[in-house]
Amino acid sequence: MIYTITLNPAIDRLIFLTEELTKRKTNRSVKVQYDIGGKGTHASYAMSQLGADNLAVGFAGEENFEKLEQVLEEKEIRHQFIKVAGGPTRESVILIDPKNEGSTMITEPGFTVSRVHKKALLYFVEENVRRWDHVLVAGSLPLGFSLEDLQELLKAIKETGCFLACDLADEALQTAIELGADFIKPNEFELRSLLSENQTVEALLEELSASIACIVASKGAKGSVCYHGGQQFHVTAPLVREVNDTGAGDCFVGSFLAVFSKTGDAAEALRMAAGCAASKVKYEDSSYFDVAEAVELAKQTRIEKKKMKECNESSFAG
Ligand code: TA6
Repeated sequence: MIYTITLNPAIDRLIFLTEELTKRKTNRSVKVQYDIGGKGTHASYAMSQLGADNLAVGFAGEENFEKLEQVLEEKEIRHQFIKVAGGPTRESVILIDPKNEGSTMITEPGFTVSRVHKKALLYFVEENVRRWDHVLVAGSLPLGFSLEDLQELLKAIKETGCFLACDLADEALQTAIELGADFIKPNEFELRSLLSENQTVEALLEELSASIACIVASKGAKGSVCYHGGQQFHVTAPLVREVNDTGAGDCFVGSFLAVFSKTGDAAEALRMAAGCAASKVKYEDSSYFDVAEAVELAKQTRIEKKKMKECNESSFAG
């Protein structure tokens, strides 16, 4: 079983603009759509699409729980969220312009969790997660959930002996690294924030790969690189016509774990993840991808394997 933990889920409100967003002007939209939001729920959608048994858990605002539940059911995501009274699940407003040159996202803070809710989540982990399971903790932290709370949660998950994947940012990512996550997926900005003086990104990733079983680092337009098992896997997905890039990274993580949890084969998992993410950006909402299309795109994905010691050239921009 794969458990995705989304501490701060969202309902994505996708607004399709008639033209590029312009300040001091009435910007008009042609339509509004809703989709699930929050990185862990997106990963659950990808896992379900690929037939990987999973359960989406975390916190959810009681105030608009019916709306969140409606979107989760539409996406056929099995879920068991801990309801938080007194506040709504936040909305992420995503502005998409017709030229499809990337989306603009504005997200709300959402509900505030209390000690009771945190204990309920710890209890869920202790009662359900087993050493043969995989757990993904993904997305931002809600109000009331501190880095110390994250440490307590990640320690409780590690104590089960399961495979712990973290798609977290900033200090939360640092916490996951310190606590020995088995998988992280830092983007270029997050990597640069972790560099020590005069350290290259490659040197940092090699250093991290000594204690983290699987690292997938985005190289932006150059694709991504995975450090696993003493090897580097340089992934180049096929170029596709982008409609909406929102959720592509979450789709990648969910698809990767769906395959990796079954086979343990990083190259196979990377290939499928790249195919799914490439399909995802071709569609308007923030989660959908076409499985058959993703399989074809996976076949067109290039993966170059290198032993750690062979790699000294910089493959990161800048
Ligand atoms: O990555 C896409 C997405 O999950 C959107 O659906 C939006 O909800 C946002 O990211 C949430 O990100 P956050 O880091 O705030 O959890």
